Amino acid sequence: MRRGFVRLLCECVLVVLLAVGAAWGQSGHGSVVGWGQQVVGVDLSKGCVAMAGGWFHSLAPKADGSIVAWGRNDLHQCDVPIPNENFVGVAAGEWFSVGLKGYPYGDMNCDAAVNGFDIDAFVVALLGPDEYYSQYPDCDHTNADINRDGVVNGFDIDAFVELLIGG
Ligand SMILES: [Ca+2]
Ligand SMILES: [Ca+2]
Repeated sequence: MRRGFVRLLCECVLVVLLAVGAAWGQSGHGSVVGWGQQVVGVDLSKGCVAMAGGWFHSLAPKADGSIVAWGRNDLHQCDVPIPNENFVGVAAGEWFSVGLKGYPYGDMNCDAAVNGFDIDAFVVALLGPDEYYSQYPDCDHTNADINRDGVVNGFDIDAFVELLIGG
């Protein structure tokens, strides 16, 4: 009886670990592996962070914020609008494609990257939205809400530092 319980417990732990591993694998950057008639003529070798498929076309947003599109294009569903940058999401339907533009949390200077160049802008964001928008009118003050509690304040500092160091 006890041996059966331990075995069941071990199996549950293994399932949880596999689920965590699968989720972890979904958050990285990688290449697209495709097959069939539509996988031709585009660079799918690296940097892809997600996929979307339409009827006869496909889309892959990349880590640099651009979108790679390929396949049927008779209604321009693969013609990504210029500038092809700052996309954070993508979807495809039968005859259309849609992309969500934005900047990642912590990208306080709107260059689509989160790094040391965002520190000054983050500090300005902590001073308040008026001061922030006077210096960064095309950016989003709420990107400083790193801990995602709905407020930009000092409680976001630790999360911002962790974001910068990759924690
Ligand atoms: Ca930035
Ligand atoms: Ca916050």
